[in-house]
Amino acid sequence: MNVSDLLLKVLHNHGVKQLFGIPGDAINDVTDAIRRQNTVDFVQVRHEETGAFAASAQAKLTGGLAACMGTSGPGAIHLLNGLYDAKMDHAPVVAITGQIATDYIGSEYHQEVDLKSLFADVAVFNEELVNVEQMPDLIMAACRAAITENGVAHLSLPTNMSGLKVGGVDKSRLVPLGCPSVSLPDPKLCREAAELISQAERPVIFAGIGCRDARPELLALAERIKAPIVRSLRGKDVIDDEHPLCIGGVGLLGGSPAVHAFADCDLLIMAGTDFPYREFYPENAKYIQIDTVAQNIGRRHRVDVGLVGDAKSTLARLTVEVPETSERKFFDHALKSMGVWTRRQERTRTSEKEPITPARLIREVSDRAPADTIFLCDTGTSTAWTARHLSVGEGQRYTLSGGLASMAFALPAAIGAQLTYPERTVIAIAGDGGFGMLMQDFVTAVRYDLPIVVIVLNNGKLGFITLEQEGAGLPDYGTELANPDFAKFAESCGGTGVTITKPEEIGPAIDRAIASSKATVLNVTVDPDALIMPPKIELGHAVNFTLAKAKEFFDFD
Ligand SMILES: Cc1ncc(C[n+]2csc(CCOP(=O)(O)OP(=O)(O)O)c2C)c(N)n1
Ligand SMILES: [Mg+2]
Repeated sequence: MNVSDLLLKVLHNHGVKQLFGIPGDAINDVTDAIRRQNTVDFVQVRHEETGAFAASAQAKLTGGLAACMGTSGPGAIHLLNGLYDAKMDHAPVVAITGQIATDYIGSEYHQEVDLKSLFADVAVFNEELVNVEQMPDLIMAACRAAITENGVAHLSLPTNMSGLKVGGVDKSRLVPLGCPSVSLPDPKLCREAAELISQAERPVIFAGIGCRDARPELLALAERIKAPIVRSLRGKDVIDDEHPLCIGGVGLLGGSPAVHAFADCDLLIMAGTDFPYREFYPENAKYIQIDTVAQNIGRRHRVDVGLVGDAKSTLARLTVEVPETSERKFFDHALKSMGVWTRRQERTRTSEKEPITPARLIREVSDRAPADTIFLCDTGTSTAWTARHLSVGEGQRYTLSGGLASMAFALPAAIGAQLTYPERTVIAIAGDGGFGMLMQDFVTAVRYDLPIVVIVLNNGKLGFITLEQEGAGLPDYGTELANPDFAKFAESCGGTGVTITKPEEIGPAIDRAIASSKATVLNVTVDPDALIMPPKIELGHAVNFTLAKAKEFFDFD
């Protein structure tokens, strides 16, 4: 067994199914080892960033380890953005990079990049192999660090090391250790939290992606204490507007029921969320915060009781500790206002306008997606439209580049998702700017027979930036896109490409794309002027917007 064989064995033992990357130069021994075994598949992408995003998406969806690789220098550098996505969304990813031979390190050798420095910020584990005997321990430590710290582990393999024999490795050293998955907070603090809950008259639960495995417990507590559930954006993957206890999201992309519930509540129970926008937190409420990471407690808002534990067991514990509430005035009011808000949204969701209203497009996707669909979303207005108009059902999944908010996530993430879940429907919802950034990897989906559906919201611009500029009173500048024909492009890759310009074409095209066994791009011409209305319009927004429009019209500063 050589270093590369050992690498694959350990990745396989940790459940890694694919290694995404581009071969060459310093990692040829790794690709050769992949060729000689059949446990970890090599997925050749057309840009290493795609590979890192695909691995990050897999890790976000499964909670398990995923992996990508890049060669020394440029290949490693290309991985970085996707790895930052994993870092910021706490996804366990191992990144393998090649490195120049150890004899030349420090000589400004061809493709020499100080990879340990480069990866220092992104990785929770960051090492370079300098002695073959280290390999079993190093790769085991890398996997363990990624999994236990939910982050990126980087291991760099110099080209003169990756083909060397590793002698006498006891197989038992290569087996992953089970990690405790249940952690319960201090019982005394649980009682204090229960006391706060029983005193509250207007409690709200704010659920984040940390509740991923705790949906039944979340619902049980909400029912028991009559608290409406507000979800974070990544929390759509836990509970969404389809559920009668959920009143949507907060923040700029949220809706007015959640914003009002936040304003009026007297207790906020934060469960597995690290929502960063301080200005949206309730001012006069008491706070309980549940998080597995102690460091997160109180970092967004001061809390009255911090519970360090996993959401599933902590919510279950609180449900047992608190008495059932019969008072439901606040609760019923919140649920009712959600009903009103939803009916109000229907107007844009059924719009017959041309160019197509994005809300109509997203709603048609939502209505037609099968019960097992996995949605992968880009950063841009697509984030806002899916936040508002895509309803993620109980058996469906939704993820995006949450913390990093990088463009171009949707397509690579769909590739990763479809490889992990070959039987499920996978729909990427992308911007034309975001799709254009890594669109070359649509051919990867075709090549590996992944029947993903990519919906491109083609507004001919970096629409979200226009809104940012105009929201700040600035004229729209530098946002127009000169797009190729995305449908023709998809066809030229061997996939299916369809351009949609009329609202009535959307539904049948989505149905056909979902039923197709080929990767499909639906290139949808959407209204470039569609406005994302904040849940509460303040005078400043309106003034800035009018000012920006006047500047654009009269061309003045
Ligand atoms: C890699 C990257 N570059 C720049 C940005 C800043 N940014 C955020 S949204 C956006 C525009 C996205 O345009 P598009 O994909 O066309 O989506 P739209 O907003 O038009 O729907 C930009 C440039 C970013 N988030 N990520
Ligand atoms: Mg766009």
